Amino acid sequence: MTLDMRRIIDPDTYFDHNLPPTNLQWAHDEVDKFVKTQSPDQRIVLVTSGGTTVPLENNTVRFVDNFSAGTRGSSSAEQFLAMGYAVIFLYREQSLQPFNRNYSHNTRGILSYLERINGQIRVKPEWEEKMGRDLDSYQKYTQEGKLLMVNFTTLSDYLFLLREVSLLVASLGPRVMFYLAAAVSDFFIPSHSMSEHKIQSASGDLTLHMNQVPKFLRPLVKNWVPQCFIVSFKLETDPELLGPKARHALEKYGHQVVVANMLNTRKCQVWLFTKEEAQNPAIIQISKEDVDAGKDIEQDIVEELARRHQQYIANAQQQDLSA
Ligand code: 9Z3
Repeated sequence: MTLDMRRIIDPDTYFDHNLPPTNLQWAHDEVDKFVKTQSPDQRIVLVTSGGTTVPLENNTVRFVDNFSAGTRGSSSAEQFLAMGYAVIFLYREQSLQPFNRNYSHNTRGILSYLERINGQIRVKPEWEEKMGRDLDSYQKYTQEGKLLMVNFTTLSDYLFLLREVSLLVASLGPRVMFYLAAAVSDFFIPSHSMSEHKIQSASGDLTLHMNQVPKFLRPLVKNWVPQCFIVSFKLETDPELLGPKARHALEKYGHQVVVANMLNTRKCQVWLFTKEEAQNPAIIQISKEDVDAGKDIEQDIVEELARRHQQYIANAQQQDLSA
């Protein structure tokens, strides 16, 4: 497989040349309703979570995917809810979901939590307390209208939905946080360049030409939601690149925070880069023992970001008063 990255596609024209997801109108209506039912000072966060697929054929049989399970996003969504946020959870279908995440995608299937006693199916006693807590939280937040889940699969679905949600929440300004933890593909094949039908193996080896995905953080920060508090994530595997790439993203897009993490240590350590702390980022870390004991680093990440978000809202209010 060879990658050709020469042709850069403009983010503004991307949407004219690629097909929207089938749930776009549904998502528009649900997000609109969700936002309108929140009180005027309710803090809202859009959490993006999981990986994106990049189809190789329009009638898709094959696609390129990535490793992301959605742990960061789903765990963070739980923490944001606990801190009083209303959460729009934009997640990759079949990736981890808040509260449900403990009973899916692990080595134990849902049936291993259950037993049948005198004909009745029930949760095994050793799981009752934890499952009860997760069930109560899940029902409480969904019934109170504090958690809305919107799903995507492909890169294109994700981009359309991200823009749609952005435009719907833009007018709420500083009290909205964007927490962009989804692992978004850097390369894709535009639909007009894709094979219509299943690529045939009879033609021998496969060479793919993939275009660079337009940098959507630019229009997001500059045009779609210029007043919101935006947190992007930077993932690397080479430690030499992480700091420079995080600083570069901050300079290029001018948003509030870049959370930088390494693939292999992402559950124990992240760095928060801001304009003021570009050379000396704050470190959030927990020990391997804490992770093994079930602590999530997202608790500390979200607490710190919520604190900074509060400050951002206060500063914006101050500026409004003095204007
Ligand atoms: C992240 O860095 C997330 O923390 C992880 C979480 C994807 C590592 P898991 O889902 O993993 O818990 O398994 N997201 C990276 C987001 C991303 O793709 N950022 C782009 C980049 O690094 C820029 S927006 O270039």
